[in-house]
Amino acid sequence: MDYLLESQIRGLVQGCVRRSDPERKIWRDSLTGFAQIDDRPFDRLRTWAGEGHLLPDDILPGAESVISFFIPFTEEVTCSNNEGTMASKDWGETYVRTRDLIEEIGFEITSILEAGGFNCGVHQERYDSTVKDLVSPWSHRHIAWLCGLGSFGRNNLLITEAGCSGRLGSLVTDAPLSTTPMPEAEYCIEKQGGSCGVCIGRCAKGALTEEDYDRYSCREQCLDNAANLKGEDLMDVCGKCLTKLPCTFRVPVFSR
Ligand code: B12
Ligand code: SF4
Ligand code: SF4
Repeated sequence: MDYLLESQIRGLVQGCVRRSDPERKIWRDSLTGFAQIDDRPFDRLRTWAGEGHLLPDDILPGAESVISFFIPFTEEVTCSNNEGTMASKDWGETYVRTRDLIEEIGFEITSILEAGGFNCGVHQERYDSTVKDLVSPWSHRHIAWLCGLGSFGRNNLLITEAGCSGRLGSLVTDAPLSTTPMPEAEYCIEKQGGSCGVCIGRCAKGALTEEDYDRYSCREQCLDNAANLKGEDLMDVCGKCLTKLPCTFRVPVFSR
């Protein structure tokens, strides 16, 4: 187990975030988790996330470990999306900037691991193939969960120690990294047996309901926002179901 390598990777992710946003206006401190493949049930990904889901070995033959990171948005960015039914411009722009930052972090991690004699593989999202059924063959949420970064919320999103407002990235390597412990309990209040559901009330489109989550309807709302925001990049976002919640910025407090 190479603890030095893990702290280097954590430092690198955080360094990229700070370099891209020295004034801390966009992103809070990043979280990074690791899983050695034999330590966690990666082979069950196809059961949980669908037959077509890739295994780490499909991305990098000989893969030993997976790295996942979460880049949380600041209160300023997140709260800009609190009011109304349409997404804020700040939210849309931050989503796009974070996508680029995640790509940059992937390159940087790859170069330090390659310098140490290891290989890395990153799943290249081909959005065209996702659009048809809106299901990716590489679920960052499942990967982050297996890397101990958090647990699933009623809103379908991964809730981390820094809440659910942010974006995830992940990559695969043949470096043997030590596995981050899983959270000791569920983070979502409802999943702990409490009563909450604030996220459901936030979805004016009705895509997230008591019964279900309709990704096609959610996608429609994201495209309406893209048409409304009209940027250089497609800002197909919404995110109402992850803002103004008890789990937006932190693990929600639940008392029985
Ligand atoms: C396609 C896509 C969309 C589509 C379809 C969404 C869908 N399929 O659910 C549309 C455009 C509608 C969409 C909407 C949104 N998206 Co989107 N989307 C993706 C993308 C590219 C693929 C998702 C996917 O198909 N995964 C494969 C399927 C099988 O797994 P899954 O979606 O991860 O979902 C599973 C879990 O929720 C899981 N689950 C729920 N509870 C539990 C409990 C347990 C124990 C387990 C094992 C699993 C589990 O079950 C689901 C099905 O199996 C990912 C990036 C990626 N590659 O992961 C981003 C991603 C999921 N999106 C993200 C976000 C933030 C959004 C939006 C808020 C839009 C926005 N940015 O403003 C909404 C949120 C909708 C919601 N409440 O889930 C983030 C989520 C971050 C987080 N904290 O979790 C991701 C990870 C992007 C990123 N890089 O960070 N998205
Ligand atoms: S708002 Fe409440 S029910 Fe929804 S994900 Fe957060 S803690 Fe869970
Ligand atoms: S992203 Fe918007 S439309 Fe989709 S489930 Fe969340 S609140 Fe509803």
